[in-house]
Amino acid sequence: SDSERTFVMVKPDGVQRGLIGEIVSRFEDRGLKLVGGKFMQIDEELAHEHYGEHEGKPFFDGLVDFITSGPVFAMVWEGQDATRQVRRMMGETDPADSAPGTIRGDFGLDLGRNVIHGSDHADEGANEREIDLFFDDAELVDWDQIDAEWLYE
Ligand code: DAT
Ligand code: MG
Repeated sequence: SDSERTFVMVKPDGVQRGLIGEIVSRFEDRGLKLVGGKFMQIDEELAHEHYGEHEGKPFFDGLVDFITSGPVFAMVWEGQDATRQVRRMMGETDPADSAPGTIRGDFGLDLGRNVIHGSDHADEGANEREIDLFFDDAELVDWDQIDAEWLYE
């Protein structure tokens, strides 16, 4: 299928635990192309927009507190079927249900501290919406990956 961009973020627990490099490496090794990256702290307003679909749920306030509690590393990755492939590499929402070999299955234990966010591929357009929420167009870089001809038929 076609090349697309997806939004990915190392959450505050992943940053504090020193997992940025490990997580970036996994996507690089897979062959995905990094087109944007930003080390930042999410404020209350951005947290509410980003997690708007969960507003009113019992875990919402705790989720907002957590995601605003420290720096995150926000990224945009590009490649064939990138949104779905990133979600597969992340594992399930609950690390306890995530297979070893996935990011949440290797680095997480608890649902509320699951290390990474990635756009939901089942939610049509979530990738584009989240990229727009976190990045200006000028912060996304168009470049040619020299190994692309060996990654794609
Ligand atoms: P995902 O991050 O896999 O897309 P989601 O969009 O359903 O999962 O939920 C967003 C985050 O909210 C999730 O990463 C962890 C937290 N969360 C979800 N369901 C929860 C629950 N039942 N209790 C506590 N936290 C929850
Ligand atoms: Mg989600």
